Amino acid sequence: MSATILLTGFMPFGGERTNPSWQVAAKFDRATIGGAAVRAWELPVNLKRAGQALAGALQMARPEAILGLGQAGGRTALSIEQVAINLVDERRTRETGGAIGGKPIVAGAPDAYFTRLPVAAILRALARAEIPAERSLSAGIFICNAAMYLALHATRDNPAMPVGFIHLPYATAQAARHRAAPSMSLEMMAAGVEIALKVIARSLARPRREAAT
Ligand code: PCA
Repeated sequence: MSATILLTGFMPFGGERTNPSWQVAAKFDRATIGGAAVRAWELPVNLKRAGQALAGALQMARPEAILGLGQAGGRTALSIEQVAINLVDERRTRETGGAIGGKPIVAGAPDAYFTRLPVAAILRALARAEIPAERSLSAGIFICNAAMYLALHATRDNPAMPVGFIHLPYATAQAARHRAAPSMSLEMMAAGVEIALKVIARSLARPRREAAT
């Protein structure tokens, strides 16, 4: 049986009508990429409900790898998140004048988890395809960071399992409402995510000792 990669995206939030993370993830539902079966799952932009949906997805899909996608309007490139921190503030900081609150996502759990994706290999493959990509050192403290944290926490006993998160820029269709913000076409984002899925699938076929680099 082929390995399963769980690919999550989010519902629209913050006044947007679409969220490219789900638009991209949905394209790959039930696709076979690099020999792995992809299952796409849409998560709500709410801590409790996203946690429940993720737990349900893990139980249903029983994946060998997890790639989360989310929107981070304003980013210039596909942002492969390096770290998820155990802190969440469900009020968006823009709406609270930048005041940062925050409470632990999981009380008593580790402060942070590093990604378990083969980041260097993904970045090399994206560079070859000329798709703008970067390693990001903060996934924020909103629901995307929480989804990444919860996925890494739920799979903490399986340190070789590739688990991580990529933030996407605004899609070009959204950019009309954010004139000064950078954007990327859905097609390019999807091509980049497909490359990341291929690299992850390859790492499942030939597991390496240092899974994440
Ligand atoms: N982006 C938000 C939450 C959902 C999404 O797509 C974030 O970066 O936390």
